[in-house]
This record gives sequence, C-alpha cells and structure tokens, in this order.
Amino acid sequence: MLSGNLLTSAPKVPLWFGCITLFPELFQALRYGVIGRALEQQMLHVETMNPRQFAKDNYQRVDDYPYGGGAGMVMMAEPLCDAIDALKESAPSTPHVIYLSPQGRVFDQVAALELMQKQSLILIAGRYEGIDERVLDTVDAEWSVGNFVLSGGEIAALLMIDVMARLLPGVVGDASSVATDSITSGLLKYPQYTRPEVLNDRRVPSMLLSGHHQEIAKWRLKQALGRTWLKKPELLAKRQLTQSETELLAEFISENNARKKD
Ligand code: 4FV
Repeated sequence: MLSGNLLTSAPKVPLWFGCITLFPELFQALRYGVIGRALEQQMLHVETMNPRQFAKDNYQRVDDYPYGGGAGMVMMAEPLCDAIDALKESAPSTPHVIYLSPQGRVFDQVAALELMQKQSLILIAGRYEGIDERVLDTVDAEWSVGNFVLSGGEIAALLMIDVMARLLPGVVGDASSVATDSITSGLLKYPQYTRPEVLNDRRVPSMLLSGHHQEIAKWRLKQALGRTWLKKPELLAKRQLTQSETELLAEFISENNARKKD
C-alpha cells in the first residue's frame, strides 16, 4: 500500500463493510475523527448499496403494503436480495450477512470482537416496519443494538462499525486508551481533567499535577475501582481483585463514607 511515496508496512486486509441502505448519505457520518482516519488509511473499508437501484418498476418501489393488512410498509425482498448479491460480488472475502433489528442478539464489546474476525460483513439496515421475511431466510445473523425501536437500521450499522473499527490496531492512537476503557479493563474510567487547573473554585486533584507517574497510576486505579463500586458494582462482581486493588477500594470506600458524614 503506498502512502505518500513510501511503501508502508505490508497491507493488512482492511475490515470490510457493505451496508445496504435507502439513505447512503447517512454513512458520511463515518468520515469524522478516528474512524475517518481509519478510512483514509484504508484500515477500514465501508461501501453502501441502495436497494432502490435494483427496483423493478418505473416508480422504483422498494417497499409495499404488508400481506394480511396492518400499519406501515414492508421492504420488498427482491431489491434487497439483489443488493446483497451485488455486495457479495464486491466483498474481498465471503461476507457474513447481518440484518439489524430489535429482534436480534444484543450487540456488545464481546460481540464486536467476534464479528470483526469475519473480515467482511454486510449490514442490512431496515426501514419502515421491517423487511420481507424471505430475506431473513438468507442472512447469517440478526443483531440488535439495544431494546428500543429506531427509525432505521442505519444508526445501528454506524454504531457497530464504530465499535469494531476502534478495536483495530492503530485506529485509536494510544492503545492504552482502549485498554483502559471500561469494557476492556472491566472497570469504569477514572476521572479526567484538563486545563484550567482551577474552575469555579474546583481544583484539579493535586496528585495529577505531581508528576509522579506511578502514584498517578495508583490514584487512577483507586478512582476507577471506587467509581465502579459506586456506579456499576456488578462489574466488580465479575472481576477478581488483586490484594492491592482490594486495599485501594477499601481506602476509597472509607474516604467516601467519611465524606458522606461531613
Ligand atoms: C434496530 C435496533 C431497530 C426497526 C424498524 C428499523 C428499526 C426499522 N436495529 N437494533 N434496535 N431497527 O430498531 O438494530 O425497520
């Protein structure tokens, strides 16, 4: 892969996404920040396919009334299946085909790690009341981003792409920030501060200004343990605390109780 006039490291196969959507322009949202840079550096590839270009009639219909009656419209099977086939042609490897819907398995960080091993993924973003069931018979999996109803699957697709892309080596500049994010570390993130040092009489904790990196790391671990204990204790139940982590948490709890008494 050429970057400027230098041959960079051997091109790794980019994580490839083919997104089926009636609103391709929504995927421009990926062109910002670290994901935008990953696209530019070809660590990630995202292309869209609009089922409307496969519509069979003069009105370019992609949805129709549901058999059996009922509210709303259903996305027609043929334009969707043709769009899937077109993306399968374009994918660098046999893609894993996913339909996004509230009925799917709920996506999380572990799922992200699993799914990105597929290397090529087709994400079908539904609209209206959903898609003709005969398309579902052809997909590999159904995934949900949460137990709620979106107007369209595009936001779900964007979310999944963002979460997986962040896990690619080098996408998030400092790997330690991925390592210390709450899911990877199993603890909530410690409190973060930046300039100014004093804001409305609230000072940045002096430890963070000390320059003692080992002490700062210990302070941050204590705060992460304490915050997790306060806000998401169930995460602690899943984590085997070391002796020093147990002592740090005990310190946090006694200081916290002392503050409550003040
Ligand atoms: C959804 C979700 C979701 C349902 C009707 C699109 C909408 C419309 N997708 N996780 N929750 N999809 O609500 O993935 O077709």
